Amino acid sequence: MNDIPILMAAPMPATVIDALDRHFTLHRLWEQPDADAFLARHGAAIRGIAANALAGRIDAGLFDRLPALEIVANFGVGYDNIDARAAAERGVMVTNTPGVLDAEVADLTLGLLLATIRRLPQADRYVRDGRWPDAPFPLSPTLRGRTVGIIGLGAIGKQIARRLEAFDVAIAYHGRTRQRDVDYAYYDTPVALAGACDVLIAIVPGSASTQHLVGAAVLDALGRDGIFVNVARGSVVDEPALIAALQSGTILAAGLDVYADEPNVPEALRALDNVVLLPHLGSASEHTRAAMGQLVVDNLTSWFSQRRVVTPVPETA
Ligand code: A2R
Repeated sequence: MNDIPILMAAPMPATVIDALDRHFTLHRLWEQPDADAFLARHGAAIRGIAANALAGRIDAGLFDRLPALEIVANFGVGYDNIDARAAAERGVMVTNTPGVLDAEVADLTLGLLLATIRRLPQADRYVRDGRWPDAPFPLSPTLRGRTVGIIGLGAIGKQIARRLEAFDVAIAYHGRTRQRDVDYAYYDTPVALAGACDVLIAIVPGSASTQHLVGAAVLDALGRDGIFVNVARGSVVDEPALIAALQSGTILAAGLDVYADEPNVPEALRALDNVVLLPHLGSASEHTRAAMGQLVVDNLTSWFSQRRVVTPVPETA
């Protein structure tokens, strides 16, 4: 396989780069002084792409420039950075990294939820600023007695729910379909779910169908004591509506790991005291990123040695 040209558009962990260097002829697009000129010159030979969210959108425009392309192996379970339907139409396989990150993202979600409710980053700043000797830190809201609603009870959503069970809270969910393997309360719209709970966690894929699934009406329904946690995609929430709801007290607080225009976080969000803001950390541990990287490598080597992949996305399965 060593002569097969693979394109990496944006840097990935060193272990992935090393492995792909060993198996293939790896082209690092970000190191090219002129990416367009590189694609014009070498695009016709490229047979695989190792992709991640930093690589920009991978769609028909790029596929047109890579006529020999057979596979796009994405580093991440969400693949809203790739037009998988356009890939399927051209017979290009797309893979992602499901499963290996579920527990990590679920752990992070519980951490973010507790940090938001108990105001842990604010308390940390309080100690660092030397304010403790003046007065105790103000009492916080609580997770006790809450009902937690999960929008998107898929692989990660179910891991979040399992962890929440240990916290003795009521659990409810919304998705397009009722899940047969759980007995949590089901609501057939996001507004109905938000009306029935006082914590709302979004963990759906980014897609046209989930665009602004959480908007002003959902936040209104969540209510004045409501906590919103987004570990899905920034596109899932109407960000200006969320900012307005946080400013006006329509909801109590939010814990956010994802944003509409990463890595840019609106100044209006950063100015608020009732938000906890993380820089898209969901799967970002060394352990889990290594497992995701291995799956990217396995998908590519398996495709070029056996015409089979480990984890195809549904559109190209
Ligand atoms: O709607 P269903 O029954 O297909 O349930 C899926 C739900 N979902 C939606 N819920 C409401 N409205 C929609 N338009 C919609 N589209 C999808 O999201 C399912 O319960 C869940 C996705 O589950 P999985 O496919 O197992 O994805 P996983 O691995 O849990 O990851 C979720 C997302 C990633 O795509 C990244 O964006 C993020 O979490 O890290």
